Amino acid sequence: MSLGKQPVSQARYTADAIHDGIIDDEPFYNLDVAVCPSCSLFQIMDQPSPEVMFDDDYPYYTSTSKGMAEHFGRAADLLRHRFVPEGGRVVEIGSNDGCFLRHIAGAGVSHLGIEPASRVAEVARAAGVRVRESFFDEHVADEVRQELGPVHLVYAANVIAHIPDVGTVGRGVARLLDDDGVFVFEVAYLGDVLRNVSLDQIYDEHVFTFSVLAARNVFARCGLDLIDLEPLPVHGGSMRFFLAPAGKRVAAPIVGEYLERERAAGFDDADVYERFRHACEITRNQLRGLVDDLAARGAVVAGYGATAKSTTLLNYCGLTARHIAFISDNTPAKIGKVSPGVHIPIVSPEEFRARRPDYALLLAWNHRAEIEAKEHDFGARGGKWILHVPEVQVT
Ligand code: JHZ
Repeated sequence: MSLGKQPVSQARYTADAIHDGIIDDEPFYNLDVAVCPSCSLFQIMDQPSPEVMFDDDYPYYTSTSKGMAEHFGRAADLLRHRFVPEGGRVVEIGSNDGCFLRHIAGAGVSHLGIEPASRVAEVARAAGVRVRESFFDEHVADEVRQELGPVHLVYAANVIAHIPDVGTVGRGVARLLDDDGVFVFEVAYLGDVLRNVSLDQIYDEHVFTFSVLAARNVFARCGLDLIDLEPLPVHGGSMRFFLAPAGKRVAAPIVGEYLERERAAGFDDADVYERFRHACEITRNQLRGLVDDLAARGAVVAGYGATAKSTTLLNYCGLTARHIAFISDNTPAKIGKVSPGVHIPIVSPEEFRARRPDYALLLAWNHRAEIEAKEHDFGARGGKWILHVPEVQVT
């Protein structure tokens, strides 16, 4: 299926770069999606180069969400107690601003974060985290093993789906792990994406959207067994995958249950994805229809959360600054920029409150509870939220 021509998903340009509605050097690519008939991995077919996406100015800071900061604090405690022995070692791939590793460092555990984007890495260092500034592949894994020794926990949150060569990730992790070590990664789960029609989870950074079936198949080729799973509520429905060197640990019953459930639901069959394509078109027509209607009635519609995923939604639905007056975001690096492709100005939450829009399209719908609590006054004075997941609705 195709979600059309799309720009790089993170906001990078200011309004003065726009000339005749166009930003000259704004990179675009075709967002086409396919499922591999051999391993069932759901993936995008083309992607801007990782060096363009994850450069020094990469503007996503995990800690901007209080809920996510708490989530990673809990994850660090839980995984450390379960898998890291006395004197053990922890490596995180894509350590961002150190949201997870600062808790590992705080417990005095030997650790290393691997992160290519230098500004976010700097924030992690300031919190006491050791960071190697690079992408992760099997060569880096060999160097890290030489430096640290075999690792007991390799952790990766919302990053394994970002690395186009998943084979080099799997082989690298297999070489890095201690015999008793475990690889834990969490990502948006394909089952939730299909069920909720969260088409916006598909964008340049998400090369893959993992099912259990695909994760089992892909990592088995790298010498890693899928041994456990934990469904997570974060990011609109995620899955925590646990893998271990082949033959070292017995898989928990939940692995077989999910494999069975996904086969029964037809995750290895084209029909499921045909239905998803159709559901995406319905979302587009309904959301576009609703916003057109509100605009025709003179209502001011804002967006909330200049998320990477909103880039897919806004460009796929053709929602531009003519429909959405501005987008509120609490990330200093995004305020004053325009959203990619559709060039809607990004403003601070203070400006959002001062301008009193009538409606707000919740682009960060995965942080709904946190945002609705924070913006209680918006609802209290009659403002309405627009949601598109799991279906288009005004609340
Ligand atoms: P959020 C990013 O995706 C990119 P995005 C990446 N590819 C990925 O996989 C996920 O993260 C994990 C703002 N906000 O988390 C902050 C407020 O303004 O949905 C962020 O810009 N007020 C690595 O960008 C955005 O919304 C708030 O109260 O789709 C949230 O982005 C909160 C909570 C957030 O991820």
